[in-house]
Amino acid sequence: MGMNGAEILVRTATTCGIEICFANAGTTEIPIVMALDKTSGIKAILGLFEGVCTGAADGYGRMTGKPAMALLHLGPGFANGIANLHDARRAVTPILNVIGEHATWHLRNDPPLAMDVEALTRTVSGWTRTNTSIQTLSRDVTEAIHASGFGQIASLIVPHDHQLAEAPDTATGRASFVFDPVDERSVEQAARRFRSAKKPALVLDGRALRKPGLDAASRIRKAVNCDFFAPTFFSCADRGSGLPDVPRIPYFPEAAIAMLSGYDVALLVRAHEPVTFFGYPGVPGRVLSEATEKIYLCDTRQDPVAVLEALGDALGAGRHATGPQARPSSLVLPAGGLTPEKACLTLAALQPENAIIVEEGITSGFPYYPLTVSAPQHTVMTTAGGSIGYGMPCATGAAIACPDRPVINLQADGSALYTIQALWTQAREGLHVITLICNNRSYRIVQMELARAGIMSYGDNAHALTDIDGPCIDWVSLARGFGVPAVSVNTVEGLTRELKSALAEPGPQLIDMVLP
Ligand SMILES: Cc1ncc(C[n+]2csc(CCOP(=O)(O)OP(=O)(O)O)c2C)c(N)n1
Ligand SMILES: [Mg+2]
Repeated sequence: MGMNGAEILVRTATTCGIEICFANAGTTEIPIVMALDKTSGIKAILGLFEGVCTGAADGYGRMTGKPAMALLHLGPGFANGIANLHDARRAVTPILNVIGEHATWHLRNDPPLAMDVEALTRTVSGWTRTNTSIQTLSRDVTEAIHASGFGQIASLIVPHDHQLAEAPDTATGRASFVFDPVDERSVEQAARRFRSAKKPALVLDGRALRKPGLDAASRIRKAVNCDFFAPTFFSCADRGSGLPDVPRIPYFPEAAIAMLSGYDVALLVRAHEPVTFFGYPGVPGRVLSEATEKIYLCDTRQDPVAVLEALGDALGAGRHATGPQARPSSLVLPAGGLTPEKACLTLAALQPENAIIVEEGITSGFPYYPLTVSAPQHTVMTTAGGSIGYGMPCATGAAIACPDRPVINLQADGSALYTIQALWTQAREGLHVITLICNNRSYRIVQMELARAGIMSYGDNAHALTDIDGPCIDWVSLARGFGVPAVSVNTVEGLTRELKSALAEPGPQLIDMVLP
């Protein structure tokens, strides 16, 4: 039986394992919308801004390791989604973007929405293609999904007339990918160097920070007494009681440089060399000193867990992970007026086993990570690319990916307002996402950076660009307006009560934490 291009696209995506489509479609994607109705297997979820769709695809991909589809409208729609795709690219998240394009015969008329979509996709995608005919559509979809499997963004642009064209059923694609084998020789060399190091460091990112990677890293630490580190903005880590502590490299350069000083060998598994977030005059941009030998193991097509296991074998480490691991926590709840420290301590003390924490607390989130070393086992994500506004969409996607796990989004106020519409998707889908707003009524980090630059008193413009308190944002009304129940708290006791109750209830909830 014949079918149109859009049906071929959707059928192929389904056979290749796509289950979720975060979408904001327009006229040029209507055949795909219709095909999603005609074909079972893919659930479509509306995001009210493309940054919500792409950020949700990021959260979904980080949690499942497989791509969701983001369906976006032409160049402007894709452009709206780019900032969160930037974070996804840095987080090595698999994503399949499908972007509608004007009919090929209409493009030459330069209609209002026409734009160089390919140029936009290239800035964030490891794989980009504009489909040239219905005959190659199934192959294009299959190749895109295959390419995304290695942790890349794959963007397929599909002209409207190709979606509408009819062809015999060619939806036969099946994307499977296998990692490249571990390079035994470089692992042997690294093992020799690591064993002879006086003070070795192991910097982990990507899947190396998930439980199987941490177990393998623990074997290595048993054989060689090395210290572990995670990048300041790692993608996704398993953490807590029973897992080794992997300290996060601090944001400000002086603290980061101090933490990583004195190591003669740093082995980086799936991690880039740590660099400071910005270039500050007179401060080195590279966190590790010149004297530290850097060894990179695991390219983008290799499996970091397999690399770590091979390294453990080469070091003669025992099969089972032991060594220093965090013990169950005995955090004591603070009391009284909320501060960032007390809010983070309360969260760390109350977060349940198996929670997913999407951390975009910016300055209010600084104290959080170190407090969770002994919390019940959980998964924690950070922005990865430093582009703010990833938190609420990412929490939404994580909740779609893991409906049985509570998601807690520790969310700075300024950053929340980039993609606040994600609350509506959380309400519509009934997702168990608890948003903790760090309401400090400012872009505090920018104020801290001003102070670093020696600027202690601001003029009107500096105030205008860093304060968000006039008018004060009414978080409870905003959340309710999007269909999410909300409360405001300003004490530890209030936060404790509301967080416990939100954890016990299904569905989304927002807690406005009023901070100094
Ligand atoms: C897309 C994007 N726009 C702007 C910035 C610059 N920026 C970084 S943090 C920040 C403000 C953060 O304020 P908030 O989220 O309230 O956190 P706080 O600093 O108050 O803790 C801005 C504007 C950025 N990193 N990414
Ligand atoms: Mg703020």
